[in-house]
Amino acid sequence: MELIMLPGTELYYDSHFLPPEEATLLFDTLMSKCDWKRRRASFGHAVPRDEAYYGDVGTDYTYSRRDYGPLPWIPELVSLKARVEAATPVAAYANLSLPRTGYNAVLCNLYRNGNDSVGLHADAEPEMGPVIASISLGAERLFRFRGKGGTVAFAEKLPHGSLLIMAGKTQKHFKHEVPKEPGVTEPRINLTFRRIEHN
Ligand SMILES: O=C(O)CCC(=O)C(=O)O
Repeated sequence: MELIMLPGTELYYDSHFLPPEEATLLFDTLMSKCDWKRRRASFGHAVPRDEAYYGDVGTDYTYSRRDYGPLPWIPELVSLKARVEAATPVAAYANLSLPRTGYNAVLCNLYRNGNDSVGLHADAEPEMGPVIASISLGAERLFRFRGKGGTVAFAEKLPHGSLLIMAGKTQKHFKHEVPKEPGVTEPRINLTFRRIEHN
């Protein structure tokens, strides 16, 4: 796991977290097994990606006025969660003086092609823990962080099987996005493992 040096963030990155054959098998399984849904955003238009949310009981949350209620875990996501937890550096929690709790939910995003995207946002809802682990499968798509002024601070094509962990104050200082890339014709799946706690 490599530490990406970007002031104001704490980012850990492994571009080869899953071997390519395993990543392909997982991609194919999730493509057919996940309960993909295209939701409606606040003004009625469709969100430009499909989503499926899995998690423990009680990990409901609301984002951008959309309610996310967890589906029961499927075995492939349970075992991947355990591996992602094992790979998450102890420092990601220790630096925040938090216990090493791990993740209790995963948001799966399916970008069918380069017309699908996720707009600039931070995953900073009060109930969301500050350590978020993101697995990318399928087509390489650009992932960008922008600082307060909107300038791009980090841009990386996240490869098939890669793991990016966002920790520290990353969500406070930066927003992130996966912009549209009309030239991309192949699908991509992204899995963000999170921790949701309602106090
Ligand atoms: O697809 C990605 O790499 C990012 C997904 C994301 O930002 C999210 O689920 O909040």
